Amino acid sequence: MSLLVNKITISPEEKNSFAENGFIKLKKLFTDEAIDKLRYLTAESNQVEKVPESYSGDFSRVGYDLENEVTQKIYSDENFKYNLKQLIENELTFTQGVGFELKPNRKGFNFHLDLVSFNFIKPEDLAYSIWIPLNPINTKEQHGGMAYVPRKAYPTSGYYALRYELIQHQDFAEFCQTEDFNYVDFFYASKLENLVLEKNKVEDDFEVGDALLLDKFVWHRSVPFLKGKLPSRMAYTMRFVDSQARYSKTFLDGLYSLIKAKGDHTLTSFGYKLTDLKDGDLISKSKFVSW
Ligand SMILES: O=C(O)CCC(=O)C(=O)O
Ligand SMILES: [Fe+2]
Repeated sequence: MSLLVNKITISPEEKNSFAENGFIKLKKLFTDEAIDKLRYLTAESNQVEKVPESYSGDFSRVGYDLENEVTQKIYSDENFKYNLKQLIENELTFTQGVGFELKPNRKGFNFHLDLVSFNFIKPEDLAYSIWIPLNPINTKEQHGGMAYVPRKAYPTSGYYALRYELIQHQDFAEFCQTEDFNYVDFFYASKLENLVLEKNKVEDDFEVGDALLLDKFVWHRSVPFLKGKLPSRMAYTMRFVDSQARYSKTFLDGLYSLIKAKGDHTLTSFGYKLTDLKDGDLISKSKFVSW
């Protein structure tokens, strides 16, 4: 019997809802032991420094590439695989763990897609995040959870495609140096998009052990954490790419030069570890990924 992941049954309605909306709350996915260990991992992480807001948001702490044997035990757990298989046909390849901490009055990330986390696969290829709150989330009290938008309210397939085209466009580098570029929302939703996203957002309560699965096409944001009895809200996110997702060094290099051109520091992307791949190769074929 697994000590970390519960075996859960996902109803036909939930499956349809995930297929349509791109997100699903999975109740009691993790045991208390798993949450305790992830909480410890996140609490011990070092805050990343000197990185642009697209990485760090308004958090008290963000730790990238945060993983240990607990993470590894979770993604290789039979129950974990069984649960996800009910929702996603292909196998998943784990890429990265990220820890987030909000202290009261911090607002986290504005509406975004996880472009920075999935910057090394082709724009149309699939990837997923499992967001695991490490404290209860109460939408009537302190909030601090996440807000997410059903895919059909604002389909996003063009978001990645547009950016993929732009980073390869001969005039884009020059445009980035102009005043106009300061008004472009490259990593976050624009003010107009925010109007629609705010209107259609969903925000749920979470008990400790519940998690949210979302695909890379779902807009989401942190919900500011209000003052209250909890001193901090932590969450741990596991990122996965679909076994059919293909490598794109073109996308990776393009997005990196954009961040560097703005004078910001970058974190080494997971994508740069996949040195045995060339554009178009399956990520799952790399010897540097884990299952
Ligand atoms: O924990 C948060 O508030 C943000 C998490 C997030 O955006 C993510 O996991 O992709
Ligand atoms: Fe995110």
